[in-house]
Amino acid sequence: MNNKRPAFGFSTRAIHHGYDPKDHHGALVPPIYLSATFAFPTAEYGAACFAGEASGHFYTRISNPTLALLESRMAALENGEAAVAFSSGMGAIAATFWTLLRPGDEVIVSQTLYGCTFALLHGISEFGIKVRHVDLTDLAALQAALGPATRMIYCETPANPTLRLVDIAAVARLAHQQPNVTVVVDNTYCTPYLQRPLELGADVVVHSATKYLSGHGDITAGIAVSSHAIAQRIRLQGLKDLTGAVMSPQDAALLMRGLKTLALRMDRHCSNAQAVAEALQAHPAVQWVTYPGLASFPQYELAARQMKRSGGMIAFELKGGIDTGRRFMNALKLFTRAVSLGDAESLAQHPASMTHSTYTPEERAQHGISEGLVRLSVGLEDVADLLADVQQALGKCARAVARPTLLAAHAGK
Ligand code: 4LM
Repeated sequence: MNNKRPAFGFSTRAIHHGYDPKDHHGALVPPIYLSATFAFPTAEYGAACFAGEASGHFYTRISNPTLALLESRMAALENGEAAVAFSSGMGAIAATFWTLLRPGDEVIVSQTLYGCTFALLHGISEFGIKVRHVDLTDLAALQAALGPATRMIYCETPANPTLRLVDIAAVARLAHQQPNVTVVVDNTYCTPYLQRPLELGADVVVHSATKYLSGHGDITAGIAVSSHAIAQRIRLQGLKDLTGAVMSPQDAALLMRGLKTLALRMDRHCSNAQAVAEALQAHPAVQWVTYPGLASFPQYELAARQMKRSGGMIAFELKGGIDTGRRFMNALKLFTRAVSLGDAESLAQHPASMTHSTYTPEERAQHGISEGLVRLSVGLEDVADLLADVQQALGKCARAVARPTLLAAHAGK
């Protein structure tokens, strides 16, 4: 974590950090440096760049002025020292794993993770890295799993799609009793506006910036934020040599545009999601609903302590399981049936057959992802329209659930 207190508030940093128009011909919006390579004034300077003795930009896979501005802004928002930009969230996660883990190392991961992160863990285990899935809400289980070979603890909080939380401060305290353990938190669901893991003791934050950070569903992007030393390793190994998953400068510009409204958007996502979650909870067709802003949320106190607000994601299941869930999704008129999250548009999807189909049904059962779970990413539309859409779709499910019961009752007469 960066121990210097930021001079400006969150939105001011999201809009201004690291940029002064007077250094760029007065351009209010930072220019996009569309150049793959950069001229060396002398051959000696070029050699110094490659030797790490000069700090200029020399090739965009390693650094670029537009990417550097985005990276310094993301570091300022997460309260880290440095950041590295990637072409996708999976690029950021893969580069972090490949940089910080070696054959023989162990990584402890939380129970539920985004489907492709789960698949990546299968992939790295084929290269001699041991992956241990541990319920990180159980600190005794974490203590028991930590061993001399442990090099990393990795979690999502809230987890995709179950919304289960991990107490970042408690996990980091335990992890750091041992040298050489890096705590990595995927902060995609919250963004630094709602939760800042580095301030709670984590060492690295990763993001799918495809989601809330960019916020408009028009790019795929990823970010890793950490200390200078870790970021430099991730840049020079994970990004430069091991994945090559560099973000394009145009995407960095779109991402910086998104960041300017991050706080406004997150507040609206949170308010809309709270209203939708309450409506779901009150409806007789709903079996259960999970949302950190509901008093019924099992980790309500931790959510209130660790997150500024409750986020825009909801998980729920209808009576009748996924058959009714599919009827609900097909009846939606304003919510779009699509994966991804954090866009202006409200989205609905079925993790077991979509984002988490990388798990086998047995693995989903072990990792707490029920087959009937429907996931909503609540967008920025007018809340009354969202509620009307959810209610009309639920109405169709309630009738469908009620019908067999009525028929059975008539049949009995
Ligand atoms: C989705 N998610 O859930 P890229 N970390 C988290 C994520 O949710 C995702 C990634 C990383 C979804 C994508 C289809 C918590 C992605 C991976 O997609 O590589 O930017 O991020 O719907």
